[in-house]
Amino acid sequence: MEIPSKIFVAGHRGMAGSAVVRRLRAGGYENVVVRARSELDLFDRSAVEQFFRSERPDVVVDAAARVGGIIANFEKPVEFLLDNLTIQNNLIRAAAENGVTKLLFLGSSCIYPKLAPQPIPESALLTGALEPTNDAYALAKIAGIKLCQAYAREYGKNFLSAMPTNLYGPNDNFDPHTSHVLPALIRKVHEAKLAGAKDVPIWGTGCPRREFLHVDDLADACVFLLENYDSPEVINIGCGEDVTIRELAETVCEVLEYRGELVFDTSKPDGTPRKLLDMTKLFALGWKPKIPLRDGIRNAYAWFMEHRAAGTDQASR
Ligand code: GFB
Repeated sequence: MEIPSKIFVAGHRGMAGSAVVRRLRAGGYENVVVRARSELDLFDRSAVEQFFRSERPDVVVDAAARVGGIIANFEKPVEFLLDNLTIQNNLIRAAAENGVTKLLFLGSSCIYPKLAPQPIPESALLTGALEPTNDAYALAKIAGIKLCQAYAREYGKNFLSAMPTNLYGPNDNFDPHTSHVLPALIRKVHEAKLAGAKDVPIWGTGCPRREFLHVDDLADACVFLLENYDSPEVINIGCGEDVTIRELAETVCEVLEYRGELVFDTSKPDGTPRKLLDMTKLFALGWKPKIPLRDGIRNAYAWFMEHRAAGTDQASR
């Protein structure tokens, strides 16, 4: 990817896409193309084809996806499967047929088996059964990887697939029902503090372990891969460290200066017991994350406070 390349970021309003756009522009890439949903409906195959025919981007970052936390995934498997398949099929096919020289498809660490070896190497893909709470989303993402690899093998396309770990940061979804754990905890702890509540509810047992990467680190890794990686082989993007959900909740309480108790609601699912990515491959190429978890939580909380006050966070829309 060269500085003058025309780079289309699909999903630029989302947490990952918006971070990629910020990082590209900060890195001097000025020819970044985005389209609002009202201008380009990614579910509409002919509209996507028409867009690629007229815009002719050189590079594509596919950060457009229906995403959500453990309950959203469990309650809406049809939407998580169909929406993601439709969007990624439209984008990947149109990119392949319209001269795109490099495409980055963003997947998720939930593509790996529920009981994969830890940390999870890229080679664990399709070696065991998936975690049932998010198998629909995982299957859609696996189909996206396979489509990129098929285009690479059959048509020589330079289509990459990167698998980020659990992400958080600006533009996250803070809706308590549909969000991922970290934004949910920020909001719940903030509201408990405001209400003077003596405790805050945490879903599950608090024992599952998760790895959290600030979305600005993710965006940095995406640009690094676009500049330095040319292989259809899947590559993980994480920080190489994980914490229990209890430890995460305690850290959020410390950052937000809330001194109440944690109460674990074991009627809610734990999901996969552990999901730590093996970062050997990307670290060996020379990329490293920069944002420690505590600093990242502080940054996400500041964003939440600013946008909540302005009514522009997703939970207020
Ligand atoms: O982030 P999360 O929703 O998704 O939940 P996954 C992680 C863990 O945090 C689970 C617990 O054990 C939850 O039970 N948890 C505790 C909470 N309190 C809360 C809360 O208030 N809200 C939420 N959401 N969780 C997702 C997948 O799995 O990971 C997606 O569903 C995607 O497909 C994403 O792959 C990266 O980490 O379990």
